[in-house]
Amino acid sequence: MASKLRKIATEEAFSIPEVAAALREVARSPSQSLDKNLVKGIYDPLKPGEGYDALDFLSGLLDVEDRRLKEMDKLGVDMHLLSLTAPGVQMFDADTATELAALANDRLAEICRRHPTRFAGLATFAPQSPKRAAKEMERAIEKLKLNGFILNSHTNDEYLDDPKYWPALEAAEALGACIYIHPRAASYGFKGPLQDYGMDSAMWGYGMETGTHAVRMMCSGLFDRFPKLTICLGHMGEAIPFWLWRLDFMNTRAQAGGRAPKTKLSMAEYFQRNFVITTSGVEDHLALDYAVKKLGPDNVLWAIDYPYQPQKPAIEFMDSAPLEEETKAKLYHKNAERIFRIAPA
Ligand code: 1DF
Ligand code: MN
Repeated sequence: MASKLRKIATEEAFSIPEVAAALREVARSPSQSLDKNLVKGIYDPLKPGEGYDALDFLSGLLDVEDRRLKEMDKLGVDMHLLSLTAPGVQMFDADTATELAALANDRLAEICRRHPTRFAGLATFAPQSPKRAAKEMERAIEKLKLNGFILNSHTNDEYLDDPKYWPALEAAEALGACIYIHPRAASYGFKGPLQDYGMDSAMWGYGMETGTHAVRMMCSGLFDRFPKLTICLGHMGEAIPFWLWRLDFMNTRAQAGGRAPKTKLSMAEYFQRNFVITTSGVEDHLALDYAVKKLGPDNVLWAIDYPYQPQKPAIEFMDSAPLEEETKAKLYHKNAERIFRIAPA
């Protein structure tokens, strides 16, 4: 039976023509990044209408207020929490990235202002220039009234445990705004065995890359410096909930052996204190049950991953989940309202 609960989907992608054009340039550049498979396929397809292009992701990304909204109406999806699609601005030079991030945030804020009950938004920033990023983050929350931030894993093969990025983390913590760490393809040093069989993609490589990013952050001791920082991970937590026991056991050993910094809390405690996860692209009731039990019903949020995942099955997955009604309400909207400061209906 279809649920009447308010439904806020929290990993919903969009783009703007200017970013799409800049990604077409990346597709034609000599870059060896593993992201080029996807970027070429979507923004510069060899054979229009075939391969990646057959799925017509680009038109789904560029359309927000027309076909998407009509489908949301038809299916009873109340709200998309929008974010600029991966790899966002993270493959551009620092100046281009900074400019395009501000432009994308302006456009996103306009959409949200036109449809305040249907769209909310995660702001983009350019980690290539951490100080300018921190300024844009402040503007995005205080002036544009956006709801948090999106980051697509590594930037030029570096991760957020690198102190150069801390101005962005400081800004997010001070603003009380969550950073959604979304996948992109694995960094240069991590790509070797992911290059065959399509494994660079959301099938496997995305989760490996993004889960590794989060584990680096936890092991680095970064959450002792930023105890109030909240990170959101998609794809049922990029497998980390399943790994928590082992992460704790082996990190204790690594700390004792001097291979990892001493931390105030255990890895599982950081994950439970500083992270929330979403269900994007993992429509598996057993995995959901495990995540809710392991992390608690306040720390799991519903997501679709439109247009990369279809909306209808994501709703059917949640509607049919064997969860108590109150838990379902938390996953469908209450947790999103709290974490992303979305006004209750
Ligand atoms: C894909 C999947 C592309 C996800 C995405 O953004 C993305 C895909 C470029 O299947 O090509 O966000 N995802 O989150 O699983
Ligand atoms: Mn996604």
